[in-house]
Amino acid sequence: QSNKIKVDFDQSTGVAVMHMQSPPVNSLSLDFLTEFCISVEKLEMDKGCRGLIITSGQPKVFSAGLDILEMYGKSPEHYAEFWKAVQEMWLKLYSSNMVTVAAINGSSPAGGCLVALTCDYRIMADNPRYSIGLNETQLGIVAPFWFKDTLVNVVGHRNTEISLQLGLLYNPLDALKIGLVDQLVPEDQILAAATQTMSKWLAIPEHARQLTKSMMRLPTVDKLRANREADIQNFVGFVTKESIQKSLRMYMEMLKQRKA
Ligand code: CO8
Repeated sequence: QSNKIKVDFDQSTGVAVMHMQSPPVNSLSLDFLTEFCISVEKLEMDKGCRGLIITSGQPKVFSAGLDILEMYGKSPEHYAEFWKAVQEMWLKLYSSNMVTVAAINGSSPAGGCLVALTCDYRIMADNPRYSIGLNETQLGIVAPFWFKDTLVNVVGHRNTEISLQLGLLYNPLDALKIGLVDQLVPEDQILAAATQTMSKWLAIPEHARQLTKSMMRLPTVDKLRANREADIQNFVGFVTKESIQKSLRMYMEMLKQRKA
């Protein structure tokens, strides 16, 4: 049993709720990603599990995205292993046969937004202090092609072009406007709303829905599957550049200072 992920599985409904609980901000470290993947895989293989709700057990934050500490001051081998785990998480979630619903009960930048984007449906708490988006360019880094593809598949090409170049983080209302999230609810109703959506999706004949999901997503999934090694090398080459190491270090310092 992992400790960064808590899974509540209700056998009677076939729905699992996955609570991310890696303090303080559910950043996606190598350890976290490994546990995350094992949890998803277990549920995926369990015939009784048909739906997965992903939410945060931490206050105010869904997930702060990739753990920046995994991306600087480490060896190329470490970066490669880390990136492989990020790919693995995306592949598992984006190609899941389960119905997946993100219950976004806090801010969800970058990799956190990616997790939400892999789901079939996104419900966000209507708190204007929360934000969501792929803000990579603001850190001086570039969202990989499959982050981009995932966003295009959700909000279309034009919204993606603006969103990615400016590294925009949207408040819930603006996120709803461009279709980055599907529904806003008061925070205390988010799990109830996710459960309600889940029953609607689970009422559709399973096989037809799964094949349709796969038809929609397979080309995007196959593109990464066919290019995994090159994508890893690309990440390692990029992240080991002195200029990128500097940007990430400065960003991390900025995060710490902002707090003080
Ligand atoms: N990684 C590591 N540590 C983090 C991260 C992170 N992503 N985010 C926050 N932390 C740390 C903070 O430094 C702070 O540490 P400490 O307590 O030691 O000072 C602690 O977590 C708490 O953070 P905050 O005080 O900022 O908490 P708040 O509740 O005020 O804010 C936020 C929460 C909104 C999540 C805020 O922390 C934030 O904006 N974080 C940065 C999020 C971000 O920009 N993530 C981008 C990561 S990059 C990514 O996911 C995709 C990269 C794609 C790769 C591209 C190829 C190179």
